[in-house]
Amino acid sequence: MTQIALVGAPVEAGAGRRGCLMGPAAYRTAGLQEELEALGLAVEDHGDVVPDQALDVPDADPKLKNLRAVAGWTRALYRKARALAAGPQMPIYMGGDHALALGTLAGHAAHAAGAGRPQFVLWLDAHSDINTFESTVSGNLHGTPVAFACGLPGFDVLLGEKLDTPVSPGNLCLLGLRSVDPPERALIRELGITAHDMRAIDENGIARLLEPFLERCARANGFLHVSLDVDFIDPDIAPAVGTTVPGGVTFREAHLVMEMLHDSGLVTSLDLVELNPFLDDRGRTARLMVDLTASLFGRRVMDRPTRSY
Ligand code: 5AB
Ligand code: MN
Ligand code: MN
Ligand code: MN
Repeated sequence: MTQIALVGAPVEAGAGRRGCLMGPAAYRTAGLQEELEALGLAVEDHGDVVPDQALDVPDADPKLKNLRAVAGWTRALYRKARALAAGPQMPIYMGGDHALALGTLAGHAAHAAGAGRPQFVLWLDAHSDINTFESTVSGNLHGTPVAFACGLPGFDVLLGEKLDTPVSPGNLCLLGLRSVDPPERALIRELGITAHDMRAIDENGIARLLEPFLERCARANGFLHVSLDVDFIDPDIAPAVGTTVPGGVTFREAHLVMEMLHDSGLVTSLDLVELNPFLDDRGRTARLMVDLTASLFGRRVMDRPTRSY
């Protein structure tokens, strides 16, 4: 029986506006645990992670917002993720803003390296989140986790040491893009990261873009971390997010991605990030995120076989 660990990560220090702190509570209120249990899964709620103090990090940085607080979260989540990656439960990190992925990705990548298997990452987001400490204009650190995970220089202060097991850029797939800063675009090109914007989704269909990535992951016997940013979805149906960008994926496109992920049997960890319940409309975004998670864990209309690539 699949076992799930729910991990609350009420991080809001990485975002430009407050409210993501309430994310884990909203997922609990929306019944995430109960919906997963209804699918026959054994779910344990680990409660909320407590951030480190990170007193070695400067409290105020002229450019990077809440650097000490984000470093404290990164360190605590790194340890938690690394421990959970060893099994037997599959972790779902309930955010919290996307800065939480600084820790979760580092932890899962470290475990994968120890196991001698590649770490793959599917980044479902309107944004590419590949700003460095140099390139960020906003100073909001939720815009940086992809750069950190790839091992780009300048991030050592977060963990208090160098990240020595970066994710190979070739094992990343960014899907849903519609807001990419110019230095981010240059980095994506330079590193050769697979990146599909909304136009590519319109022209090809989302399934056809996702499939080759899942095939690569399966062939390489990779671990797959999925990072689902609420702003991946169109703000008309998912309004509870601080960084709305129009023209996001539809209800069905989002569910189809989750259904394909389930059928692939490849997903080993999941971030649910950027839900800002303060901006929600009677809980509809929280409920949509819970329903998408249920699709990823096998909720379906008709039976379908597990897909082997
Ligand atoms: B999110 C922006 N690129 O760096 C920046 O919501 C937006 O986790 C980052 O994807 C958005 O501030 C971060 C303009
Ligand atoms: Mn994001
Ligand atoms: Mn985003
Ligand atoms: Mn956001």
